Amino acid sequence: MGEELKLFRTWSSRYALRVVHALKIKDLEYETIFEDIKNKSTSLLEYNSIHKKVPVLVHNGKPICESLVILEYIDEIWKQSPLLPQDPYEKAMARFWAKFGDDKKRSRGSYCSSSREPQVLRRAANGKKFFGGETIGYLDIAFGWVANLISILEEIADLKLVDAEIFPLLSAWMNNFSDHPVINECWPPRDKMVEKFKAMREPYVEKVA
Ligand SMILES: N[C@@H](CCC(=O)N[C@@H](CS)C(=O)NCC(=O)O)C(=O)O
Repeated sequence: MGEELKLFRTWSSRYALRVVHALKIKDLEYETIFEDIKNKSTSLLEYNSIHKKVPVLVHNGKPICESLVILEYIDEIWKQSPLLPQDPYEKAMARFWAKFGDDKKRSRGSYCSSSREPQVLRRAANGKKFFGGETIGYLDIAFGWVANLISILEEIADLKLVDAEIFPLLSAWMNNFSDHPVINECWPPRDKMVEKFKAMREPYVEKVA
């Protein structure tokens, strides 16, 4: 029997993007259902009745929610191009940093407002091409959206947020990840992202002016 794989996402969701990247790295075919967050489909509400959020991956009719949980599920079912390290300690560390990143995001409101996050990324990457070594893995995917968002914010603010001279390791990782051919083709449309973040910034700019 053929596999049925559906991804409920929005065009811009950073969490859904993790799943898009993982499916792409595993070279899996799937159907995409684009949701409107202001008018969620009944399928989404049923599949993720607890949080009512994207992403949801539906595998042969069974829904899996929460992006990091989905990444682990994908990695367990499809063994090609492994995402999580095999070593139990390394695996625990990857899960720790991914959770740390998501917890910070929730507690701070804005990821990039904290000067500690780049330090965290820098320590986790530790000079390797990717967090896990030579190939893209779970932690790269978990943090990957940061690479895209930072460059968009830099464009909007006309400001260098991650200077290669100050953050050489982080900057190298961001480039390695963003420019990877498999990852590169999955980013949300840049002009739409710029437009979205400019609109989000507008009320604050007006207040300051
Ligand atoms: N912890 C969740 C977060 C998912 C999430 O926040 N999704 C947002 C889009 S980026 C969403 O669906 N929001 C809809 C809502 O809050 O009603 C995950 O990792 O999947």
